[in-house]
Amino acid sequence: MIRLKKIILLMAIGVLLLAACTPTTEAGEKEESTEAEEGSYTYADMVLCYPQLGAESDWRTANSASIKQEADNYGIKQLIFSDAQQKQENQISAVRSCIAQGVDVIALPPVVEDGWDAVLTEAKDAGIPVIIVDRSVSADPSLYDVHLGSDMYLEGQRAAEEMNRLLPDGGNIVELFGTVGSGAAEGRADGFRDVLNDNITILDSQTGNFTRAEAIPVTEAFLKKYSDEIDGMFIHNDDMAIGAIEALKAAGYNPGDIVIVSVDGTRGGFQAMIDGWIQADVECNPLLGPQVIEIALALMNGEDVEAEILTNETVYYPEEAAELIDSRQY
Ligand code: GYE
Repeated sequence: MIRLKKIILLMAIGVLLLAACTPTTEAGEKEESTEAEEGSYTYADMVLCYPQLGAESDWRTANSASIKQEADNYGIKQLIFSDAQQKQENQISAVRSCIAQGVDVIALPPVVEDGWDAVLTEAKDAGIPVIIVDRSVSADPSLYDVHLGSDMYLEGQRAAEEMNRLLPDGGNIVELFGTVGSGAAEGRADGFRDVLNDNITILDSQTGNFTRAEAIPVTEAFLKKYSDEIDGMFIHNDDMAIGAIEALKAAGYNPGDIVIVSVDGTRGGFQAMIDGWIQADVECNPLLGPQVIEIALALMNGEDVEAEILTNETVYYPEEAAELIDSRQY
């Protein structure tokens, strides 16, 4: 009998101890223990959606390769990758399809800044975290979790510093603009104008949509319109610079006749520096795969992630191009 009483007493103590250890909210109610589940996802659980904006440049090719390669390296469950061919409506349908499939995270490199509110709201309502990758969006930051990418405004400022150095007595330049309305092009253009010396005049600015093919006729038109007046070109990416160089060559120009400041730091850009055509190449790093996947897992696990994560970048010059070109990964 005494033994039975002892057992009952021990059981009662056990129940009391258990109750004391169960987490309670501030109001004192018992909480459902979801925390252990939330914090325990691994890469093998992850279905990641990457609705790529296009395949317009070597930068983009390297960015896509980085995502695909790292999805493999990290051993994620599934990568849902698509190519919107630089059309926002294609990107929006790709995001919608990912929401319908109930992916874990959407990492979106937006082709332009505006027009994302509706679809981001849909993702939010579906409880799917969103990482804006590379270019920015104008939507309210409450509609996404993180922006990971380059500081495009800073890149533009760096480009202007180089142009100021290359044209110390001032001069006339033309600008080959990236995709109109994209965070990359608009940011670079603004930063450039804010730092460019007053004695340098931007004669004209036209879009080449970040592609080689479109940069050629635009450059031909610049040369026709302004002929000998042009001292320099600010070109928003290396692919357009390569297109422009083709047009300059065809028109009989020599390397250095018109100074060129470009952006990206691709292998093609490095070759153009070695050949004397580009005088400074502002780095923009596309190898975002590891960060995208690590941030995606943190979001799946409900961890706090910084709202704005910027890539660390520099400027490259012709003097170092030959030495560095073989080590370039894109
Ligand atoms: O500079 C260009 C590409 O958004 C940073 O897009 C990216 C830009 C990059 O097409 O080459």
